[in-house]
Amino acid sequence: MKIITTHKGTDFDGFASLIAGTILYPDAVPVLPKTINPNVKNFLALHKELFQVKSPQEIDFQQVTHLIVVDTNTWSRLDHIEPLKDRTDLDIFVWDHHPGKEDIVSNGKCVKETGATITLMVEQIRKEGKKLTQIHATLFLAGIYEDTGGLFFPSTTASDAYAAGYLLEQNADLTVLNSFLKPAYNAEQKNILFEMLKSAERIKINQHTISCNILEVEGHVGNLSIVVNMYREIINVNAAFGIFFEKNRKVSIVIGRSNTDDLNMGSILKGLGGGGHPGAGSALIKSLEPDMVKELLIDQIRKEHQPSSLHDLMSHPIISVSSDTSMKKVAMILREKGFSGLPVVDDKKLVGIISRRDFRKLKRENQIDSPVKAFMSRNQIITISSNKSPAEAANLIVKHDIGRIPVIENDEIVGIITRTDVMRYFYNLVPDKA
Ligand SMILES: [Mn+2]
Repeated sequence: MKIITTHKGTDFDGFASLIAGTILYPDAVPVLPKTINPNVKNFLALHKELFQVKSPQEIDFQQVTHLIVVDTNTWSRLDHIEPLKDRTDLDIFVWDHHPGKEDIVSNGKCVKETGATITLMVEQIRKEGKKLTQIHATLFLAGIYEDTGGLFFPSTTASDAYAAGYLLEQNADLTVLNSFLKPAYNAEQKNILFEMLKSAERIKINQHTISCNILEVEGHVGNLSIVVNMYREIINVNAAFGIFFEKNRKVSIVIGRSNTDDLNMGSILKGLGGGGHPGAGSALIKSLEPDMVKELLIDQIRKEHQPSSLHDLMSHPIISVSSDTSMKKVAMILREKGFSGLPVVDDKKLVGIISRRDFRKLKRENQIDSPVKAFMSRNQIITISSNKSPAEAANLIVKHDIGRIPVIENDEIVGIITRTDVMRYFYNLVPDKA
């Protein structure tokens, strides 16, 4: 017997690849893991009869001679396939799009770096001239769109787009696809949202309105971040926190969402042992009553609420030159530091900027000994005041395409904010998994 299987927590790419396997291997039995993601679950709720899949429990592993693994290449991600792991007589074929991570030793494989596994299988189906129904085309396109974020993720390859084009030619239905690719928001999440709305309260911390809501939940609930985000939008606060307390495990999951850079969820929740981005963060807190968690959280917000000013972020002391420094010396410093430009500072006042570009103004060789003031630019120097936010610095960097902005305080230059500093602010707070 031939079986095809895919990874636990099956997503659309996994499920689509499993079904594509039944087209490429008509005599193989598709084995679907017990745990599947909510989007696929919804899809199956409607389309179940169309796909004759089996659960691992229904398989007599003694009878299995061929194993086809799709959308993963590690044993640990397969569901109840252990009886096959040590079989040396088994014929294994792997279809996957994450080369380099495999621990399944196979007799054959098609593992290439594409946005989705289904892309590779669609290519093969085309090559073999096999026909697709509209439902197949729709499901396969869902696999590509989900894994590539609608061809948007950087992992997307041209092959994914070609496969998507082919599936659209085969009448993949974008309306159906849309309704199943929406983030899972079902009755469970809806109930939680209603409960939160019933007890919604707002607190004011300086200029911001914030809501912290404690809710008891039973067991694991998925997609709570969507709920918190909807909650924040509905009650219209700058930041919303859900403290979801699981009584029997005595753990609280804290999820925060904000719409302002001034309330950085990542750093607020980092203070509680979690992490995240400026707009979204989470933390898991054990053995604390939820009221206590709320108190800690509010403390942390008060501590953190001040927008990070550029003061904490900028580089200083600054490397600068005075206006009578020779161009030769400037060239040396630029080369040594790998900078593209330097502020020119006299008596702590920024008087100009000298950049590599300005060296084109040198007409004669001996001008290299002339002072920098003859060549620096004095006009339209972009600076930023030290009380501005990192987001404002980022805007300037993008708008003017410059790597370094002098930071000014009381008319004096106090530091330099670089592209790297800003990037560090935005990305350093991101833990492995929020
Ligand atoms: Mn995949």
